[in-house]
Amino acid sequence: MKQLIEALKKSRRTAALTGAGISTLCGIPDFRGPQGLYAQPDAERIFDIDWFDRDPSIYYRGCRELVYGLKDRSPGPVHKALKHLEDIGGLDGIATQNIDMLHQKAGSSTVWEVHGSPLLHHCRNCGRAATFDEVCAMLDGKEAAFVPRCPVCGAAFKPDITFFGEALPEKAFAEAQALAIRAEVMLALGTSLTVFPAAGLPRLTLQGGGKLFIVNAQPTPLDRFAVRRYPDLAEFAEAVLSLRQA
Ligand code: CNA
Ligand code: ZN
Repeated sequence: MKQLIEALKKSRRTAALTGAGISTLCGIPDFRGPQGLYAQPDAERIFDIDWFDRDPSIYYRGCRELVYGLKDRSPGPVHKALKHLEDIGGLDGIATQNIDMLHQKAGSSTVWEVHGSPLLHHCRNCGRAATFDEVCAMLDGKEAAFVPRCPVCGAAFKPDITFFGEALPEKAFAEAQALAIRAEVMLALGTSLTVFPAAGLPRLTLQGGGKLFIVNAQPTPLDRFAVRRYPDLAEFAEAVLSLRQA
């Protein structure tokens, strides 16, 4: 990790792009890792907007644990390491593809959720909002296929998570792009770098003259553009947590 740590010490503006891999250390499965959700039948339908509108129970059944179990999850070593990097100076912000709200729980202040978040849900018909806690309360004690519905019009509540077939949240993605363009060092952490347009963010850093480091167990399509790819996220977190203020 020496080369990465030296680059972090020198960098005045570091950005991080995080993915599901950093949360496997908290017990949350990823999509494309060996134990990922994509090993499950129907997985591709869970976050697909057309399937949601056809049958929202596919999402609610598939995500009962992954999304609505999040109230009991705590940040892991990589979330804590990025909060530490912010505290000692140098971290400009985080763009995350994750929908688990764990960077915020760890105390990071600049987090752009480029795939949205379940913090709010909205009625697919009339747009009425429901908070994550309200939806959790509706699901409590119900069978796996239960769909929480709008009390006004009866349509399904959908989380503000970006599903396949939907546009990314505009402001979050624009801020993430700005972060990537101005970064001297971009850390791509626990992401397969295969879901676009988020996976294109590290390229903006390279085009802006910055350096890319990847920490991910499996190879990624951007490995050849990175200074290096390291496989071990726990080791990365440990090395960053031992950094002291410059
Ligand atoms: P992905 O495509 O599932 O890739 C995750 C990557 O992390 C894989 O390449 C793994 O090899 C790697 N990985 C997993 N665990 C470790 C580990 N302990 N150490 C090192 N590497 C590890 O996930 P992406 O985030 O790239 O894909 C984008 C999707 C997944 C986003 O839309 C997310 O919203 C979505 N997702 C998010 C969560 C979450 O919020 N925690 C969980 C599952 C899926
Ligand atoms: Zn409604």
